[in-house]
Amino acid sequence: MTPNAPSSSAPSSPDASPIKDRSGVRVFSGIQPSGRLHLGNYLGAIRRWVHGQGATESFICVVDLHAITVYQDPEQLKRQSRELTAMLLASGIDPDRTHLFVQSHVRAHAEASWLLSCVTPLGWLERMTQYKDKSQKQKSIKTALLTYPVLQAADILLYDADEVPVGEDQKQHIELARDVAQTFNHTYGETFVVPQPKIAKVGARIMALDDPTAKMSKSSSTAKGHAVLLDDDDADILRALKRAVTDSGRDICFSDDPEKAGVNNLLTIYQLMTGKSQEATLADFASARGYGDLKKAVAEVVIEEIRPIRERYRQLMDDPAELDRLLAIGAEQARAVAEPKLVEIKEKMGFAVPAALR
Ligand code: ATP
Ligand code: LTN
Repeated sequence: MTPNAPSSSAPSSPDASPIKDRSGVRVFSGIQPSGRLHLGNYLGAIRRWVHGQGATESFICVVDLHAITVYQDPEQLKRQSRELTAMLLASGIDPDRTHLFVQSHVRAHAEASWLLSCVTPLGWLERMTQYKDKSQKQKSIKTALLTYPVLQAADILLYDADEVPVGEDQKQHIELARDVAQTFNHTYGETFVVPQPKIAKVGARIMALDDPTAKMSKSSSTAKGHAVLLDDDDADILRALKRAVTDSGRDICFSDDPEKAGVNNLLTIYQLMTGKSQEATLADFASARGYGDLKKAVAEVVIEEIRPIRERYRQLMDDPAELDRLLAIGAEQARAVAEPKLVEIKEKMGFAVPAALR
């Protein structure tokens, strides 16, 4: 097996297949252990990471350092990082083909974030829409909420990632990572690959079921009727979709009209789950008697896809030692890339890096 190639058997030891060479496209993405995963996370990000495995070299990171930019109960954070890992594996992330690891297990992320903050103008961070939204909801705004995108740039640039598959809400952060890479390259010489955001044409912004004008979001996902959660049972999924807010009409169509946002969202979920075209999706509802039929059909396809994920998730959560073993392997593989890159950054900036760290 070449260091980057997928293998068919489970990695057996933490130092298995460290990545030294690179060939082909490299993908990096991250997800916060900030709550239970929802259908938007799955369709906008996770399922796309799963489908991309093997064709590209993939790094998927549980970004716990990002999660603490808003307060997380310490016991809960520990539990949530494991739960998220189990959910990613249950959804099809294959540790033989993806380097799956926890951000805080690779110290280079925090150190690179500091170094990159020294080339990032404050004004760029103050303009970020996520910062403006999230800071409005906090009584006391922590510095890290503002510098969050610099850590995200460090995540991506440490791996020289070519592509970053994310939902629409992350586009601005990836553009900032590109600007940081270009500024650093201009100031200190060619160092970083300038990454491309990869945003799906359909499903990049799955809307909340209780308010189809707002994005489905983990931080609101405990509100009843807001989302379908990946660990929901069949009855919960059916209930959430039956209650989904729609308009007072009867027309089942794809539309940009804000009035039709609820129906548009349900059709989009159905289209993604079935893999059908827009035309074939609409044909399935040509003889529907109303939104009740649409909601029932969407629930059926969602339940079919979520059920095996939920079952695998429960099995994986029964074996925390195995989850920790896989994460130790992932972190070792990530360090093999991130640590030499950090040395390169420091040398470019003029640090006297001790020989032992080179
Ligand atoms: P939070 O509410 O805590 O900010 P979140 O639900 O936005 O969480 P993240 O961990 O920030 O979830 O995002 C993980 C990935 O899921 C990102 O690539 C993000 O763009 C994507 N994503 C999140 N919400 C949606 C959504 N509603 N539709 C499509 N993609 C989404
Ligand atoms: N900010 C992202 C999570 C994230 C990320 C990353 C995504 C942290 N580091 C690097 C892509 C690449 C979010 O909230 N979804």
